[in-house]
Amino acid sequence: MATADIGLIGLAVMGQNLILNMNDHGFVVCAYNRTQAKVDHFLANEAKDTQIIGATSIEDLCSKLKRPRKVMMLVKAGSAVDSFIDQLLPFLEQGDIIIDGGNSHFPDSVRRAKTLAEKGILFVGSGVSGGEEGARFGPSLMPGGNPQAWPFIKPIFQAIAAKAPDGAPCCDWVGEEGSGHYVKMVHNGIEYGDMQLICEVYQIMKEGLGMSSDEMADTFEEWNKGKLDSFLIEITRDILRFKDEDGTALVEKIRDTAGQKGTGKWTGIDSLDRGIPVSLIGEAVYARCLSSLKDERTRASKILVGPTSQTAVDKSEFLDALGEALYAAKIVSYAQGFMLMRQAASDYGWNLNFAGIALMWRGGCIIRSAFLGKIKDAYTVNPSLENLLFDPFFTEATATAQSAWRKVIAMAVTQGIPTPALSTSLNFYDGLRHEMLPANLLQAQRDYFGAHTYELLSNPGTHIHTNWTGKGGNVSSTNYDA
Ligand code: 2AM
Repeated sequence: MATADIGLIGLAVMGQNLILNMNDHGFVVCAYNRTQAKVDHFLANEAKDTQIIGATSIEDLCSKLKRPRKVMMLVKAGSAVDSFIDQLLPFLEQGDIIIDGGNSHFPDSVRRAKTLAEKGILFVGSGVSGGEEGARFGPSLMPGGNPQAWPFIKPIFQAIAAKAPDGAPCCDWVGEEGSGHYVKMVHNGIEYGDMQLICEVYQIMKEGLGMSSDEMADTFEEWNKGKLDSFLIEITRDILRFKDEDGTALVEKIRDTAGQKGTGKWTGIDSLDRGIPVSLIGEAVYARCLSSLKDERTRASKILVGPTSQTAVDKSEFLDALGEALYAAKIVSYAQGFMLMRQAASDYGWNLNFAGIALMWRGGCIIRSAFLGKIKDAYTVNPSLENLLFDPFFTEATATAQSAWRKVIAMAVTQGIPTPALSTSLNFYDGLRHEMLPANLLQAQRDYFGAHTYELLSNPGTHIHTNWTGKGGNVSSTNYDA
């Protein structure tokens, strides 16, 4: 009998927790897993005394779902998703919905959305963020795909999603095809950026200002009460306060080599493919790469020379400046992330819901922060905002922060403290606000050695070649790109 509101395939922790979350909100879920024993175990334990039911096969699962059927998968990204789609198809009808809530790479979701649309099946690829805890008590959900699916899944998705402090669900429709997984990828890239910025600020506090872990924790605690209020600032405060058994800060004993699973790297690669300067995420990925060259750095630390003199700074004044610099850099990072999503929307013909995206990240996920409320406001007022930095609030915020931002980076550079993400944020800001960049010289160089041609400021669109040396021919290059 068709009694379940939704079917869920994949009973690893994320899948189980999402099922329990849906059950808490009154939805009947039918659970299925490749390894049947996990279904039996789940029903007899975690799902005991709930409305949750189980299925013994894909056919059994589909027979238990109300129409249009909604089947959500939380299985390993890649071939397992395609395999389940193939297994489901014989038992689905036109208008049924398949949701992939796993960590799929977005081009796969673009492909699946297209193929399934041809068969009359509505595909949704949803970013799910917030880890196991989020899945159980309120994740950030980023669903994109066939828009016809949204009205049917909206009640379930918005019920189980995290809620922003004003009560709004951290889930809205993202856009078409693979846009849900795309936005999740950018979210992860931004997470890399936010974390790296905080780490650079920590190094400045420790090395540049000689602060103790407790003093640093106090500063993060203060910052968390103002415009920097966010999950990452909050956990940084707690980490800095955490003492090992010997009473000293545990964080100082941790080997300084960062791992990565690759989603930040995907954002960086995608930005290069699209020609959008998402430099802060790029630097955040490279910073992890440099950190993992621990042995080489250890050797370099004994060979390469840094500055010897120290600049004297007023600590409390400088800490205020540091907070401003962090805030400005974060604005630039989000501006870059939204530039990238805007370009992807244009490349794929997606109607991305930018205000909704900011709202979805407002709670439930690692990058949740008060600041995202301001981004939501900016895109609500102007959904086709060209650049986040053009919104009056952010124009003003960067203008106010800029002298402090410059002071902090100048101090770090003078003292030899690495600040790749903080520095690139200011470089980007200065680059963006220059009507004239030195690419005129670059074009001349390219034309000089490769006859690549250039345009004149006074006549864009017309390509000219100059014989710079008086030697060689006047032929321009069409097949060599430098
Ligand atoms: P399993 O319990 O049968 O291993 C996370 O690994 C989830 O993805 C689990 O539910 C797991 O099922 C499922 N999974 C991983 N690889 C799979 C595959 N190739 N085919 C089907 N399910 C798979």
